[in-house]
Amino acid sequence: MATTAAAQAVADAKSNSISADGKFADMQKDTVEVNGKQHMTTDYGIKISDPDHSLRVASDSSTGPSLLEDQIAREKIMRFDHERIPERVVHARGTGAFGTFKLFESAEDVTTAGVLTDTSRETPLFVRFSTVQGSKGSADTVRDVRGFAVKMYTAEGNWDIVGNNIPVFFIQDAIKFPDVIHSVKPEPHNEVPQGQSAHNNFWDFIYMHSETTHMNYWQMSDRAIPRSYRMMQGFGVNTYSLVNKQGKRHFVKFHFTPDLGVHSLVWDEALKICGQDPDFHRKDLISAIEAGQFPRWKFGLQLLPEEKLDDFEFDPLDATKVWPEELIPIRYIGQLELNRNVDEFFPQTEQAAFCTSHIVPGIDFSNDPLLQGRNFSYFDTQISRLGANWEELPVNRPVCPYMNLANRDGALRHRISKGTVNYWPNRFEANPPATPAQGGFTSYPEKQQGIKARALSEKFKEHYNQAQVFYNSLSEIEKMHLAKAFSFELDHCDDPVVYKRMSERVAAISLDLAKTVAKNVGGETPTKQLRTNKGTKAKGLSQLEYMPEKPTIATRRIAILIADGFDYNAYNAMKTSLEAQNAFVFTIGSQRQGVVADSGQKVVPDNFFSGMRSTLFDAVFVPGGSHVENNLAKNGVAKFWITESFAHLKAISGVNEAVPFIARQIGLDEVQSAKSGDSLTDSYGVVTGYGDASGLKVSNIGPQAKGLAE
Ligand code: HDD
Repeated sequence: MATTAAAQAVADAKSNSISADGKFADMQKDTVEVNGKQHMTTDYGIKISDPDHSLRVASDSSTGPSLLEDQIAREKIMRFDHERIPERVVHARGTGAFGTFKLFESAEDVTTAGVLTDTSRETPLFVRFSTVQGSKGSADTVRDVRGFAVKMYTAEGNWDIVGNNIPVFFIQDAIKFPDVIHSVKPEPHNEVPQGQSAHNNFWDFIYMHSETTHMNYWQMSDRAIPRSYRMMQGFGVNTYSLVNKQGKRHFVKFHFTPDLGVHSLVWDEALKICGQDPDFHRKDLISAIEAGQFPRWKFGLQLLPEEKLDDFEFDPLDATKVWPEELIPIRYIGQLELNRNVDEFFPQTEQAAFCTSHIVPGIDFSNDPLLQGRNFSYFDTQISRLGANWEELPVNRPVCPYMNLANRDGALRHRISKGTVNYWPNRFEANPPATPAQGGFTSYPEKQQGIKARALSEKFKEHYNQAQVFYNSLSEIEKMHLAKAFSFELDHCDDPVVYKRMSERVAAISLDLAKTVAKNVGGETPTKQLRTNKGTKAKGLSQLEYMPEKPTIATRRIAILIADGFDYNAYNAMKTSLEAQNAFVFTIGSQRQGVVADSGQKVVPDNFFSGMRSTLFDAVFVPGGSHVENNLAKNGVAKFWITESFAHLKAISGVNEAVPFIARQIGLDEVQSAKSGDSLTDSYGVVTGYGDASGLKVSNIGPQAKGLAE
């Protein structure tokens, strides 16, 4: 069959489409095994005989001066002195992993991009999750937006989707970015607070810019305290374009929806985990991948034919607005899977660099004013962080063949371009440009009209409708959490102008919410809603915490509390049952030297009671046995473990002697019990109990705790 030029381009792409392993193999080229047999050397290759002593004048009885000629000690100390590079000016705290993108359904009706049309491919990728406001060493579980940056090493070049876990953004025009980030980062006079939006400047900025309202409500919702990077959505946020073979353009928004569903911490948990385990999300991602429990997201497109751009009350190019799913449904066509941890954090995660301007043929930009500015910023910032040749670093390098004549030299250049010309055209016709039929990138020939002005189109001026729809879409518990979030944040503002004005502003969305917040933070209690409440709910927005089709306890962290005299059978039966479902089970004992069961078996716990906290687990199980009254019931940490789990809506299970102990800790006389053989699953999909032939009594209290949490 005569291949058309486009088909040829796809065939070419397929022929050089690099498998995920291909990318890793390429990256491994630069890897040295730390535990290998190779002797230690200096950076210039000589083997080191003694890395622990500087060269000096010395004798048995005296120690003289160290010698300047000691090139080994000098190199080691110099390298240490220059280890730090500038952290990211925003999104400094993050964690990355490698994986693959698999396309299930071709989108050739809307694009020519090989990564979105060739279902035979598996495209290697790298994802970095991040917070926004904190420094590189700040804690993971702060209240914050989460970055969701995807770098796809496609056969036609790298495609970066630099998104967040919230579908909108604070501002409409990129020129405001330095302001919004300055307002949320530590204040200039005292460098306080670290990684928190709860301070005067941020809320002053929010009040001054009503365009931030929609994003601000998402940020005050449970979405901003995710349970795990693996349990949060990813959104490209900005409007891009897709262009098909006929040159037809669709505007597009990109979506990543997690197989595990969307789950959040409760605020009291998030606060505590910041101190108990600042790396909670980072370890959660690494251990899930290590255990082979690869997190997956469905990849979807929202598509808007170009001619429908003006069909909405909002402007689809406005990044502070969502495209409601009921108006523009999401078409899921692929899957992103993370299946490989980095080998070394600095070269692969710290040096990873993303650009919103990195798109491949078949994809194009839009006039989204936020995207337009982002396209400048990312490319610019990498140079100050990593230098001009940052795209040569293994984690940033494309997997497809790449070279050009003009981009040469610059610090740390290490690619070698052999040849005598570095310009085009040249007498050898070396490295010619590619025609579109040969895969050359061309921009969509969009007609433009208008005058030069610092302005936005009329529809950008509406700032509240979608914030109200979002708020109306929340459940009662989610609204309660949001009210507590606003109250916590504004309570940390000590300038009355800030919290009084913000209390009033909240009445633009909900009078009830505004009254609660004003009372808590010291604002004037508003008496009227500042605008009509349209009362609409939106699909997709109403599920801040939504369950996937098949709830699972896989990778959920479940603690089993034991002390001397525990019922080994119950312990072992539950542990086996949970591990069979790929839950991560941790035995928490009275001491880690070992705990002896009633029947004599000795178990060495993973941790001892005071080494861990209930906040680091999703559920807790207490086996029966004499350990309950003889130890747990007398142990404040063990008792608080139950009380705190209950306050945090956790699933709590116990059998036999444990049941009255649990009931006492949470002040419930009656606990739900199961018949033998039952397997209880609460709404979180966590097995909260098991029955067996011995008729063990099982309590399932988790769901009843709903709504009592802080
Ligand atoms: Fe940004 C980093 C996401 C608006 C300028 N941004 C950065 C990262 C993410 C986002 C996930 C971390 C990438 C990584 O892991 O290395 N940013 C967003 C989203 C935005 C957004 C979803 C709104 C739709 N960003 C935004 C604007 C500007 C920037 C409007 C500038 C005009 N962003 C940057 C940056 C960063 C960055 C300063 C800092 C580190 C970096 O680029 O590599 O260029």
